[in-house]
Amino acid sequence: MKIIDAKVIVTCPGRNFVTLKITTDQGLYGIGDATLNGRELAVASYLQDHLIPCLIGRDASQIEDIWQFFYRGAYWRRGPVGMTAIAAIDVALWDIKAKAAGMPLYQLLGGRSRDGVMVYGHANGRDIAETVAEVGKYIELGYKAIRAQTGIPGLASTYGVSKDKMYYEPADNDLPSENLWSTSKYLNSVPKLFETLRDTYGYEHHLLHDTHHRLTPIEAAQLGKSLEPYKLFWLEDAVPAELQEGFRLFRHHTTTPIAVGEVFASIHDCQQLISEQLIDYIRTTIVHAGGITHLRRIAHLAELYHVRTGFHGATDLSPVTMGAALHFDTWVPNFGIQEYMRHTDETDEVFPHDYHFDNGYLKVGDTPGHGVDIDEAKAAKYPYKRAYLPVNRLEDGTMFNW
Ligand code: EZ4
Ligand code: CO
Repeated sequence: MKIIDAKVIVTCPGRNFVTLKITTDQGLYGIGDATLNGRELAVASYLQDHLIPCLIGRDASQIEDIWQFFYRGAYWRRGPVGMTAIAAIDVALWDIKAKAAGMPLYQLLGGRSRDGVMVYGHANGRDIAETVAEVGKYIELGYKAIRAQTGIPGLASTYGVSKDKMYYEPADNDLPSENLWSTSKYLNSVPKLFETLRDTYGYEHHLLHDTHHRLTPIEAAQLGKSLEPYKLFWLEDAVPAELQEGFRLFRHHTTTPIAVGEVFASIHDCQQLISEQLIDYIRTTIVHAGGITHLRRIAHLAELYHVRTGFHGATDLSPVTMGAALHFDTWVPNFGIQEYMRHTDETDEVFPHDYHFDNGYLKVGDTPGHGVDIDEAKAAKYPYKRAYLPVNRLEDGTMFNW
């Protein structure tokens, strides 16, 4: 089964998505997501100008060989742009293989391990009262797990807290907007939020929190300790992880479970975190870390060390990644949880899909492949629109530097 065409489709149905469509000489095609928030066109060019010329004419069934060819053949290994491009090819080829087999993708991975994939939604508000009310809405929708973020008293805007509720989008401007950050104000406000949440709703639901890489290890240790009474499901990205051994200090001071990895591009970014048991959940995700072929290695390594998966699932990961991730989640033995931010109606129309939300779980359908397509005519209606993630400064103007 030869690859005869590979096309990069850039569309902006409310936010930018880069999608790869690979077509074979047998008429089957596969779809892969190549979206890297704020750097979309770099991946589009990497695919278009450097990978697609080497892809045409190859046997679409040789997923592993093609992965190794692009990973090792580049000479320049790892890095988010390259790994996102490889992921797009990998997911499209898994889609083709599953379609050729006439099976939903989870069957090729090893079959169903669970009935549904537990997801968590994002509740956020300008202050504690608003965030508590937002959490209540998710509980009413049937969610078992909810991430809670709140505005920080004394700071005008906070990353992760937006005006839009169900469709929160952090890439909010055509040049990076600036947020202010104060670690002391933050550390004072978060425990109060979770104390109020537990007082209001009890301990039945899983609660999560994301620090977005803003603390040093000892600050993260303080936060983790102060949150222990509220029994979080996890504390995410408390510390940036370029220095993997930095997590020792944090880990050894708190029993709050630790999650990290949404910005990682490969197994080498987390091998020490996993093998030293410094984390509980690995968030490395299909689109940004080399696709299903590479994520499978990470998940297997994690399983040896009692680490579970908790894939990133914000709106900048297209429905194609969500579909592929849900097949992976339906199979992977050491599944933990899946992040799920709903896409807008325009995005859902451009990417028809067969997964659906059911009482706190996402469920994949049985369509052969990963179950997500792209409507190219609708995609063409939404041209690319430059958008960046914000940057952070301290109150004295210092560029935030961890
Ligand atoms: O900041 O997807 O856990 N979710 C997150 C997201 C990320 C964005 C970055 O593109 O942290 O909101
Ligand atoms: Co995050």
